[in-house]
Amino acid sequence: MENGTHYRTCHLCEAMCGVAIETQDGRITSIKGDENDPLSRGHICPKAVALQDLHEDPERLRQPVRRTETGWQEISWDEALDLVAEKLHQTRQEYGRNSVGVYLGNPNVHNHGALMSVTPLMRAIGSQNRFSATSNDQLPHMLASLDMFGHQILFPIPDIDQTDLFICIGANPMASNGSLMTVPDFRGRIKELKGRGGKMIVIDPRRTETAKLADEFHFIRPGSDAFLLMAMVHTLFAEDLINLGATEHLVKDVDLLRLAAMPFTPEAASPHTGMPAEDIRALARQLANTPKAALYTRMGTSTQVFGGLATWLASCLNILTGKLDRPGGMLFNQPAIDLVVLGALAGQSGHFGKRHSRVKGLPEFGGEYPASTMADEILTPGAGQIRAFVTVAGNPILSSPNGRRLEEAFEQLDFMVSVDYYLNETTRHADVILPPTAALERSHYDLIFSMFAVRNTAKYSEPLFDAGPDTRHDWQILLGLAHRLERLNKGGSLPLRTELGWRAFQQLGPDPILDLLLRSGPYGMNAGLLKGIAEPAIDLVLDILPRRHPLRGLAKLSPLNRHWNDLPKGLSLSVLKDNPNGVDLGPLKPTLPDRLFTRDRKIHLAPRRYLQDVERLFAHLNQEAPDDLLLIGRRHVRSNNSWMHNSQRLVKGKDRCTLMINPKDASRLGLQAGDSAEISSEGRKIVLPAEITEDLMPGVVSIPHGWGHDRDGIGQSIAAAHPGASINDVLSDEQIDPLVGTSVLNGQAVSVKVWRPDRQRKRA
Ligand SMILES: Nc1nc2c(c(=O)[nH]1)N[C@H]1C(S)=C(S)[C@@H](COP(=O)(O)OP(=O)(O)OC[C@H]3O[C@@H](n4cnc5c(=O)[nH]c(N)nc54)[C@H](O)[C@@H]3O)O[C@H]1N2
Ligand SMILES: Nc1nc2c(c(=O)[nH]1)N[C@H]1C(S)=C(S)[C@@H](COP(=O)(O)OP(=O)(O)OC[C@H]3O[C@@H](n4cnc5c(=O)[nH]c(N)nc54)[C@H](O)[C@@H]3O)O[C@H]1N2
Ligand code: SF4
Ligand SMILES: [Mo]
Repeated sequence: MENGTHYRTCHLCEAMCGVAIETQDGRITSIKGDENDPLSRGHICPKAVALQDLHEDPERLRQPVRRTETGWQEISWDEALDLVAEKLHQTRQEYGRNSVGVYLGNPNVHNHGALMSVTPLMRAIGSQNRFSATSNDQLPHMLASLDMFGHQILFPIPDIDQTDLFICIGANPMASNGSLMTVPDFRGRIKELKGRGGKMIVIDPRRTETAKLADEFHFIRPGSDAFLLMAMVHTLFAEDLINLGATEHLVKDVDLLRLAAMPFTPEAASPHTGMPAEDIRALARQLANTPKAALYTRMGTSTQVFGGLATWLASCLNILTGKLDRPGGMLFNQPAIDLVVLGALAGQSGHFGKRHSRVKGLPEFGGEYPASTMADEILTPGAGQIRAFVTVAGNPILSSPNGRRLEEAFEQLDFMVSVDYYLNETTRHADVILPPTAALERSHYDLIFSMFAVRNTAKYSEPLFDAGPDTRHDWQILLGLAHRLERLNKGGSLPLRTELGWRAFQQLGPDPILDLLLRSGPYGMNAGLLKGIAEPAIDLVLDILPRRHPLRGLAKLSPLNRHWNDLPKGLSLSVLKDNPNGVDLGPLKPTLPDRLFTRDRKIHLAPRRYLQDVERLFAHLNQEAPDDLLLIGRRHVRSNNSWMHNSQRLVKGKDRCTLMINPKDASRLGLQAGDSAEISSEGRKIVLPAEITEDLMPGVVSIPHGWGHDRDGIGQSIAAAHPGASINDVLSDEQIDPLVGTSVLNGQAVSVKVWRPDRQRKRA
């Protein structure tokens, strides 16, 4: 495999770009876009070439290390795994199962092996103190999907390739390449949209790279999107623009929503949003009057004070105007491995608020508590306090609000282990670091992002390089730990059958499971055959069961579901291996009502907890909007969360970790180009170069996240030479959207002033 061209999916962001990697004598000589990838059509971004930098980075850890008095010491895999299992087991024996905390980071979702083995590890650890990047990210989308469509990962995806109007709120796909909308080559796709006479509207507190491509752009005050979207809903009702289209017979509770929206006139929403009432009306009318239109919201509307409401309202608007389940609107896609259906079959379509966190009483979602309360759970004494901690592919010190407090918390732990190949701001607190193989040394199948893609495709990539003998993939590390913990749980040994099961899993790895899932999936080689046998039986079952019997629901959810009948068949792992550029499974298509997972198979437009939270929005309606300076985040195409700053190619050039500020605010504060600014809130502060730009709405400042590599003891010298500062050192972990539990990462109030090194030094 080491000479020639290797085709693969880039795993760095959600876009799933196909890359063609040339190698010679075991070294990468070039990385280009794969023209034959049916989804990305040759597109890549500048990060793709950093796949090589990651692979070759001499600072990437390759052996487990243990902290000692004299520094990090390499240890063998068996020694490391035994030690970690023993420590976690001990902690649990002494303080109970919830004394072990776990944080799962973003790269896990780009890694099918890790995804398949993390569940056994979680079960073996058995703690309720679980956290992940989800609550700093897409949690509001998951709750809205759960409540409205009955499944936490069933997301309506903008059918960008067929739409005529794309309304983009709180997302910057030109930098991010899309999120919950896998959309490689966003620029090309928008060009095509315009070529068809279509239009893009962007609504954002910053005139972003995406906004610069838009036909229409509106500034909006951070955190106020729920007002805008409610006023749009209000307008639709007031002007008789409701048209449910294809979902007419599926939608429940339209009247409840009408009542809820009544007070939110465009005039009332206008002072909060900073948008003229007429613009709000015009937006609602355009959405209603364009048959093929899609309204899309993401990070900016999700991780804010009304993120739950805003995300729900976006779906409501698409439904009220008949965009859901319509080509050119918002469609559920149909991936080759349908985790939506599989999750439902396993009884895992999602749950919320089944229990509450110990210290702040925050609701769990899908078994996880909000990341914002991690430090509380470590620092607050009492039964159930976290004493040992596991991070897997995460850097919460930089990615979760109030990183400095979390640092304090991690320092207090009895034991910490990180599964990660970098010594970074988080893993430097660990006692043991377990580094997995690099991405190019493992196979790849995008289980998650295939479910969010704007076109149905399937693609498998073989490992490009041999991992070498003394290495472990993520899945091997996670299973190795899980297996050891289960043994310890059972007093040292497992029953023979269980032991054999563990060994088989560790022997086979994730790919045979992948094969099975592909074969029995909607496009699977075996799906037709299975269906032939089983369909009559399913019909019988449905006939016999009482209407409300849970099994009846289950039978309907079966992977042998009828709406899979018309799909092309024949996929298996070997077919994918024969088609290394990927297999095209076609454009998005309507899938309702089959793809609904609510018990009554209806779309719930007005779930009760959302209506209750509307009261909170209403309480703000008549309050005057404060004139604080509000802080928002941003992404850059050359950066990827916190962990790609050790690539010289990506960090070179001008400083990207700056404070962006509007000239009006800058001059009011006496900030000039070239100045450094101190950004602070409640005693938390950072200093950054000021970048004065008209692109920021007055009253808003912006800082990218993922920087702050000036901490001691980081094993990433290039990142340390380009440290920036962490926005999460300023953001408060007290500010949480109470509806969902998401961190408020956008729209917190901050103070900004000129920072002068001389004066500070003199005073000191
Ligand atoms: N203020 C603010 N904060 C934010 C955001 C924001 O917009 N503003 N965005 C939020 C979002 S959307 C997200 S997703 C989170 C991300 O937050 P996290 O998931 O906590 O952090 P990442 O920066 O993605 O760090 C990933 C870690 O995984 C390691 N890693 C990379 N690949 C692998 C691998 O294959 N295996 C293993 N074991 N480790 C690997 C890296 O070395 C790094 O330590 O940040 C969130 N934080
Ligand atoms: N290059 C690059 N690509 C990435 C990542 C990366 O770090 N770098 N991270 C990946 C990850 S983990 C994710 S989750 C996705 C996220 O992908 P996106 O959702 O596209 O994320 P952002 O680029 O942060 O865009 C959020 C936008 O919201 C705006 N905003 C902030 N506050 C508000 C508000 O209150 N209202 C409105 N309307 N807008 C607001 C910001 O100005 C910004 O333009 O990107 C992924 N892709
Ligand atoms: S857009 Fe994302 S998936 Fe595509 S090449 Fe860049 S980092 Fe990789
Ligand atoms: Mo994310």
